[in-house]
Amino acid sequence: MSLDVRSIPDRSARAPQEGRPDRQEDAPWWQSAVVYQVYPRSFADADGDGIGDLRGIASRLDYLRELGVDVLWLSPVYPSPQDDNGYDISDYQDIDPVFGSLADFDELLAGVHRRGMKLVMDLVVNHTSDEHPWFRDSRANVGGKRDWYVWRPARPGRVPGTPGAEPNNWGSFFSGPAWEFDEGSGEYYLHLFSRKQPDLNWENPRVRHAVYAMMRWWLERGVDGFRMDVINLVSKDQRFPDGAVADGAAHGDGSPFYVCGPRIHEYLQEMHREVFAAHPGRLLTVGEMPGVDVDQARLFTDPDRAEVDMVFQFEHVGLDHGPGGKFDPRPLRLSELKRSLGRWQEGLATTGWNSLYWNNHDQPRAVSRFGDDGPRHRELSAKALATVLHLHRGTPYVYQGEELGMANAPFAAVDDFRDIESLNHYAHAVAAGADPERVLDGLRRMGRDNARTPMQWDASPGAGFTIGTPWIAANPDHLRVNAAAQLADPSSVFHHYRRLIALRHGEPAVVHGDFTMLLPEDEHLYVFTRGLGGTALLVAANLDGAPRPLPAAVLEGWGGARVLVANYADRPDLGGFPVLRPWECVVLRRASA
Ligand code: TEU
Repeated sequence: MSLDVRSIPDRSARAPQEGRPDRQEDAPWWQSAVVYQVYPRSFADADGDGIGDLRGIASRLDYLRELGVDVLWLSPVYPSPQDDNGYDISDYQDIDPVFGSLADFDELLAGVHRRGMKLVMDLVVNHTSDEHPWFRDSRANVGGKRDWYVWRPARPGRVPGTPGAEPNNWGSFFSGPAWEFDEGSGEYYLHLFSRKQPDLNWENPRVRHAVYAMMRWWLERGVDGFRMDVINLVSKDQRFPDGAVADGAAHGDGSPFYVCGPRIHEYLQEMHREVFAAHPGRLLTVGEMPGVDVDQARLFTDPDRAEVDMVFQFEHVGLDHGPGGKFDPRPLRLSELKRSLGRWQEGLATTGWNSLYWNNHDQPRAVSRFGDDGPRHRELSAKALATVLHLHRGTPYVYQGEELGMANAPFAAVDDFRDIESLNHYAHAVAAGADPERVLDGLRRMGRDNARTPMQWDASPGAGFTIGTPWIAANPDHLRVNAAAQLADPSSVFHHYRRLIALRHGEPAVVHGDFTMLLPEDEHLYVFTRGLGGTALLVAANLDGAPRPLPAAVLEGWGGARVLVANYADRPDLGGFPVLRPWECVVLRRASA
């Protein structure tokens, strides 16, 4: 039987799959789902204040339905001083007025559910805002809250509050030390991120149970799961030892003492018992886990251990970080990318589950980073990257605008940036003597604001995002690259994503098939097969701007196979054309009779 994505029925009309092995019939719903991440600040602004909001999102749900995604993951919308755009929360059980109200939220959730989709909340519980009442009480040492956060005295023999007197040498992710001095008590509190994001003390069972109660409250309100911010950092080695100091680094690396720390599995199993267990089969849980390796990920996602459904790992988005870190990028070697992603496919093949992503609100745009955002190849390379990712085994995540091939923004000067990570890095690096132009160049290529420019709905002055002045400038390329134009063009990046999503919904081999990497050493071609029962898929992509021949051995046995997806309109099959053109990709399917 051959399968044409155009004939795949609409998800709402999908019949229960018949005649599949038990394993797939029992498979959790999220294994065949595609998640779409919304960064509320930059998605759609209904009230014209230049900042996106919940009513804006609600007004765009039909667009998401048209794309075909199953789940909407909402980055934080809780009350927040917005030091880190909402990842600094001052009240876990309300909505920030800038985004709307709880009533707006309920309406959005109902709209999502009415369209047969689900909604996953961002859960940020490694830290709160320093303006959260818990931290205010902790700092003032009232209400028994002191040990809800991590307080430590100065390093022995040092004068508290003076340089170098911090309890240990750990650096924060956002530059500077990970400790902030508190005049009132003469002690320091830990903040792995900004000084306005104090780390909660997970050793304290009261803290954990307050978090679980809050999570249950959202589930009772109807949300369908959680994306859990840096959840593998919550358990810290209680000795708080100094970390190793790399050449030229101002601070030590504390990560060995808090990445997947001593009690992390215990905490997640407790959370599962206290929160998730009451909703069997209903939720999606994904732990964001910087520094996690495959072996740890298998433990986190083994269903028998009852922790989380899947994790976001960072290996593949760290491969282009240079010796000076993420803002000192180096060219990516395709063989390294394949080795990394291939190892994750293998490592979670029989136990656990992968999440798949190129983009999110912390990463530069994939088409600029791994593809080619120039006029000739932007669409082709966006489609090729999408095809490669979506044909892997795992749950794909699409970040807003990725489905349009949105590119990095042309930031001219440091004033164009808004992100605390970029601004702090610039200030620290320049103060330490770095060349400002070089630092800016790093921010342009790797800065998180690339992902945060307004969603490009149309060619109007506010890109259809706002009728006001956007909080961060829209990419001027929205005149060409926008949703309105792409919805009307069946050959657009948008419609390519739509086909990939439909393919996952209709082709069990995409969801459940095994994975075999071919040509692992090739620096231009990304080629693999998927197999399930008698069905096999061949995915071949040329991730380069020059034509590349496909080795004959790869094509053996694929003569006459059906093309399911391609990014050049005239690709009937691979038989007569074993050369892949610039950024060409193709997915073939064959089935034994
Ligand atoms: O990010 C965690 C993280 O480790 C990084 O991706 C981080 O954002 C940074 O870029 C490291 O260089 C999560 C959120 O996704 C991010 O937006 C927050 O800023 C951070 O946690 C703190 O909550």
